Amino acid sequence: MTIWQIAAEPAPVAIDPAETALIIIDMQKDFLYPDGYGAFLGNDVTLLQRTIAPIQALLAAARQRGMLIIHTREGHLADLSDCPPTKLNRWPPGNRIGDMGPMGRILVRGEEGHDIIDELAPASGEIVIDKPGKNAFYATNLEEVLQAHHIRNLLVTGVTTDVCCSATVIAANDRGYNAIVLRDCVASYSPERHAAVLEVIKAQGGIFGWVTDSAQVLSAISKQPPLS
Ligand code: TIU
Repeated sequence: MTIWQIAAEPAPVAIDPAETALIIIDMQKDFLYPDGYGAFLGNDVTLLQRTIAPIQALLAAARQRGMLIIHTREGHLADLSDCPPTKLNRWPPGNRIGDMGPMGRILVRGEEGHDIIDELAPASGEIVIDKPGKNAFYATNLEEVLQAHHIRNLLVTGVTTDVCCSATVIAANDRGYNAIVLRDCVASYSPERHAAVLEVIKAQGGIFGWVTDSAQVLSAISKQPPLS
């Protein structure tokens, strides 16, 4: 059996690639492009764009190896029936989910802004999970997908570190998955919150998981023969 040895914090982690999936969280136009939801909330979306190139490299390697690849998208039904009023009403009218923005209705499924950025467009056959919450396990079939593919380990990438990535890592940990977060492949609208969340994940001997980077994972991948 092939085992990847990955240098990570707080300790190296050994994982079976056959039980490992790459999850790319919410790399959507609404979060990364200048006309989307993130920008509407007053954020500098350029802070997230440094993740695109390393995720592209990782995605190419994962595709070549035949790894399970899961893309997620945060968004809601057109009638917003799956958006709790607490989430909908937290910001003033004009900046709300469902309001019209330059890329269509903000965070609504089927709108341009809801789609994954062109640079990381899913290939045919790759799993795309539409999620109404921040945590990718909430109200989705993510756990069924992972179980069906015998996945135990998640290589976590995407945005934002402190919101959807953090919520998903914490939920994954409670469900018995190893979350391995790639620091150059996750980003926040706040570098301080990004750093704080990574500290929390790896604290206390890896209370929620591990933190590494794409170079370490690519190195582990390159040293191993392809999956049979
Ligand atoms: N606002 C923010 O930082 N993020 C989100 O609302 N969603 C995700 O992180 N995907």
